[in-house]
Amino acid sequence: MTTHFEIDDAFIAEQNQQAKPWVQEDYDHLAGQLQRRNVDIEDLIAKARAFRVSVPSWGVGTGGTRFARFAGPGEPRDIYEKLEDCGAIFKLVRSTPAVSLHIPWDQPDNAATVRDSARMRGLHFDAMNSNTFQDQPGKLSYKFGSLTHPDAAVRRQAIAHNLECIEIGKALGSKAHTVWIGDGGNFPGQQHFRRALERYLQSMREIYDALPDDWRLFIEHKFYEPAFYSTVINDWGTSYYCARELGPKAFCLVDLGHHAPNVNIEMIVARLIQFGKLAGFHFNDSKYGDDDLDSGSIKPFQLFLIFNELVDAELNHLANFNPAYMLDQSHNVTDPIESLMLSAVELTRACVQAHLVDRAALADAQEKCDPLMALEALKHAFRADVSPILAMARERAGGAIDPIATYRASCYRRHKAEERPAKQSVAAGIV
Ligand code: LRH
Ligand code: MN
Repeated sequence: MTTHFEIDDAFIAEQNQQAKPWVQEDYDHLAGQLQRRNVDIEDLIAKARAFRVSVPSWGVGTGGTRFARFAGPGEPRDIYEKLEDCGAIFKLVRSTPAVSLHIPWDQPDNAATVRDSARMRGLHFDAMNSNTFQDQPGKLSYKFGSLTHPDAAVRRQAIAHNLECIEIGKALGSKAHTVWIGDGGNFPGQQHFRRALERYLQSMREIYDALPDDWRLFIEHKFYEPAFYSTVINDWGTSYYCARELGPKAFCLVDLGHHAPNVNIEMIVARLIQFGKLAGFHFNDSKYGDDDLDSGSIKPFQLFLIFNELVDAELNHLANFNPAYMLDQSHNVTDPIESLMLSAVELTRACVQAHLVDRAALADAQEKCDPLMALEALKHAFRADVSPILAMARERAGGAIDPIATYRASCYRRHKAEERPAKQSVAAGIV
């Protein structure tokens, strides 16, 4: 019986012992600073401990580009090893109890054993993801589209695949289904824009009608790639129109990398919140295109401004506000586990900083047309180093004060390299 190395709680506690003194000192100092702002640091600890973000199953393996994928040591080879790595992340940062699966990449051999394997690691399943952007052996091709393909047989195949994803999700306990399609054209004239969108709605209605009553359908827009001239679901406006057309269980998912450079994403978030159609997020960061880089690594202020809108909505108890937070990243040059842990930490940081905004001062400056003090109210919160709060929240939840140091000290990756002999393959592509 092959043994699987696990990072145990005792090792984490032992590592925390070394770090606890400096965290406590920083924590007490920050508590004093926040008290002067009439902020109780324990309220922010509670916010940090309550924060949850799901890990993408396709994110624990090394990612790649169309040029190449440089596989790392100890790559997970199947859904069980992916859940093992998701379990290690959850143990160390305590904010990632859910995993988002992608079908057929994670096609379960037996849903019950997959569900048990997750449960024994304290994990459950977030939104399912269908895949009609790659061809499967013996199936009709999606080269010219899937849910919007001119050939009804291809559309039926794509619809059937989405229905199968929902069935798998039901067996695993998921409550949502994400549909992202790459359908579009590379040349003017290739697609009839209105007919293509009509076909999309027709196909999505069949998928919508197959949803259990307590499920949600997430529409994910993207302005380009793999199509390089037109994309059917290219922006939030088209996504919103479709979600409205489909019904109350349909919502709009915002993948941060799916917008043209400099688009005001926090404003799109505010709109979808106001319209009661925000599904949630695929968090990542980018400099140019859909780079799928680590969250908060390129534009941390934008991430903060997005959470500023989310916290404002939460504090105002807006209707239909129940966003799903998921990561969707590609880790091409880092250890995926380290990147996913730090990304979860950076999202928690943005959330806690957004709770630090003096909303009375902000509203006052907005009503008095004082832009400088309005911006200052936000920057004052963004400038706060809430790291001691994040560390203390992890420690109190049984996680690691310093997840990266503890992970590296555990030699988890070396152990996995021994347990998981590498498949010799020179490949390209995102996974
Ligand atoms: C498309 C996308 C989508 C996933 C895929 C892995 O760019 O963001 O959410 O299906 O990445
Ligand atoms: Mn995405």
